[in-house]
Amino acid sequence: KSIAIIGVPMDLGQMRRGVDMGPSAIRYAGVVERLENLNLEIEDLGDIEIGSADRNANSENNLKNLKAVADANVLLASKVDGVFREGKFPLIFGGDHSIAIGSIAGVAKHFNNLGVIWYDAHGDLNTAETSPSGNIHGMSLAVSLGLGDQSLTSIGGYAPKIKPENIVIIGARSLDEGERKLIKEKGIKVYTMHEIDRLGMTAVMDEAIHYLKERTDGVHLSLDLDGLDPHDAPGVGTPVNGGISYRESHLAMEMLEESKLITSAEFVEVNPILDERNKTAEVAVALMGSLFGEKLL
Ligand code: DIR
Ligand code: MN
Ligand code: MN
Ligand code: MN
Repeated sequence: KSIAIIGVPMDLGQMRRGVDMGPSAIRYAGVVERLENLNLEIEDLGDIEIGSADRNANSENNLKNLKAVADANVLLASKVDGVFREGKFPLIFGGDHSIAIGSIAGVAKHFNNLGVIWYDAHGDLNTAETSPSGNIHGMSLAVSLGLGDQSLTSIGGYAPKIKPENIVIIGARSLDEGERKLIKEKGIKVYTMHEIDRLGMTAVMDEAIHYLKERTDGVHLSLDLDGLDPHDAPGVGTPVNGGISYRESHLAMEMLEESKLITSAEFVEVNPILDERNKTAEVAVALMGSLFGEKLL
């Protein structure tokens, strides 16, 4: 397997500064060496160029920094598309979670039925109408379903990118009212922390893997580090207590590796300014190790 890394130093999808340094922090935590040790061929394509935006400007229609976020995702989508055309596995580093718009736009056209695993404390299923914050990182999954501003949903030249029944959300514990409504309306499969506590991560991942195997021909893993508990991943902009543990997350990655289901992946919301000695980037890299086949024995 040949992996192409793309960094997306984007912080305009939310309000806290520092998450644009996520790709550097992940590289500094030794991701290339770690994956090369697994006998994988790694090519680091560097970072995508992110335009600037006046953060103090009044947002148009409750969509903060819309133009700059859209432009960055157009660029990312074409980059990811190019990686796929070369037969390589796209591995994307954020940056805030608004970059999933471009990742999924670049990937989904290569499948009839792309599945998505959304590993996150949040649903990211808001639209401008339901968002309490106007932050586009809380809207990226909705955009991929074709819901939201046209300048975002049209990226890549087609919409929607994914079907609601091809999504599995894992780790949710903070959902806004509009998001809950959408989940029910569309029948999106969600494993909240309640199900993870009750069934255990093994059963949750077994179910999720079987569910996606039946109906998809490829699966994008979109892993927001705030899906993990803030004790294990403190360097995130919107931490929520009571999250998935470090061990459970490793188990999840190992089960995904065994399933051979994942065809592209992104690790987002690593914010080194809010972190403790790069702990969160190190967690991200360790999880990538498991996702790509690291084994003790
Ligand atoms: C909240 C927070 N639901 C919003 N979302 C976050 O602003 O839409 N997503 N933090 O990762
Ligand atoms: Mn998210
Ligand atoms: Mn989140
Ligand atoms: Mn492991």
